[in-house]
Amino acid sequence: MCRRRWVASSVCFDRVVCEQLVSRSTSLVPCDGDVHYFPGFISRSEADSIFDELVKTLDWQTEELSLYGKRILVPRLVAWYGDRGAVYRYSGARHEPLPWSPLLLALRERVAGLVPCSFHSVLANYYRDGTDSMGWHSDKEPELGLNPVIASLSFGAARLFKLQHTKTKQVVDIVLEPGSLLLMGGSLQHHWRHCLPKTRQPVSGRVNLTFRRIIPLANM
Ligand SMILES: O=C(O)CCC(=O)C(=O)O
Repeated sequence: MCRRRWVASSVCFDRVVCEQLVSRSTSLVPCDGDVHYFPGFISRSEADSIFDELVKTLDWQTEELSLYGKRILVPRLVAWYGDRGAVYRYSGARHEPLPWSPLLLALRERVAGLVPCSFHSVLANYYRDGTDSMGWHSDKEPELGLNPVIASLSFGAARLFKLQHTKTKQVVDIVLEPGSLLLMGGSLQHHWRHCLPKTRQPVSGRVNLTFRRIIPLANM
């Protein structure tokens, strides 16, 4: 029962990815998943003003994570918004979403123009400078479904995003420019991990929004 639902949702996502994207871009990874990059999805001047508004208006939180039994501060600020009930468990904690802000809803609409997927939630990350980062991980928590499509918008400073195949160790680097959209889909999260490394370059702030579907665990 549960498996059928997962298969059904992944078929729907695959169809979305094929119909909307394959004719317009090629995947940046050679196998085991899809990664599509759209620089200039939002113009530079608009992206800059969206960056300022996101920094000012989102409810940024510092977060802790448990590593080898120790609580450590996550090196970035985080905010989680979404539909009621779009509860997401990551980094050992349960995250209740805040209600959508008008700006986040408008951005979800913009993304839906390209990817007609009903995203229930968005994880916002604020990297204040080059010492803020996100470590290697895959987005494969059960509530994201079997083969999640994740739409990632970037604002503020350009930063390097790295993908690494878990078996072959092949690395793919992408510089995420302000106003860009990155789509990850297919079986990517099962075969590749990704990170946003620290940098010694003097970089200003960056906000990343990852739109996600959440399948309540009770429904699985
Ligand atoms: O900031 C980024 O571009 C990466 C975000 C990310 O990996 C995530 O939210 O899972």
